[in-house]
Amino acid sequence: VHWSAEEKQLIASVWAKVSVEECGAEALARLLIVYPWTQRFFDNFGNLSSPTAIIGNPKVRAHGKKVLTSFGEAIKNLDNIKGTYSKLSELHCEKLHVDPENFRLLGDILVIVLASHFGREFTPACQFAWQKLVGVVAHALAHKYH
Ligand code: HNI
Repeated sequence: VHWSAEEKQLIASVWAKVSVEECGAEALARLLIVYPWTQRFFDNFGNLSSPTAIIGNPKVRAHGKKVLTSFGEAIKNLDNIKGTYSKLSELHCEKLHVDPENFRLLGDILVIVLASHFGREFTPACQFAWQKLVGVVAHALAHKYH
């Protein structure tokens, strides 16, 4: 994957303003609400019985933060995202058995969360760079599947 200087800049400038705690929690909560079948991977997270329960669930918040923090690793290593996620790909495949389609869904949701947080500032060019990033991340996480 090639990243232009402009794409790198657009990703970095948004990332610098992202709260991984807020946006991570919101992205995971939205995933569980919008695509309820994803809840089955989190059956040890307690109450996921309604949107309000999911949004207020401290385990969802903590895990969302963990996932978005891990996105930060991709951003630090744009030219080696596959290598960066090689262990995580193994984990999601062999231990967690997460269908890789879900990585795409979470990526799309993250783009929506950023758009809602940044509004007009999240320009089409920004969206392009971020959509590319979440695609590359999803692809890297799916890499170890067999
Ligand atoms: Ni995911 C654990 C990163 C998508 C289900 N996941 C992690 C951990 C990281 C992580 C980091 C913690 C690993 C550890 O403990 O060593 N996950 C990511 C990233 C994405 C992603 C960067 C981006 C697309 N994970 C998903 C999706 C699902 C998912 C889409 C399911 C729908 N992940 C899990 C589950 C765990 C997990 C389940 C274990 C949770 C726990 O603690 O029990």
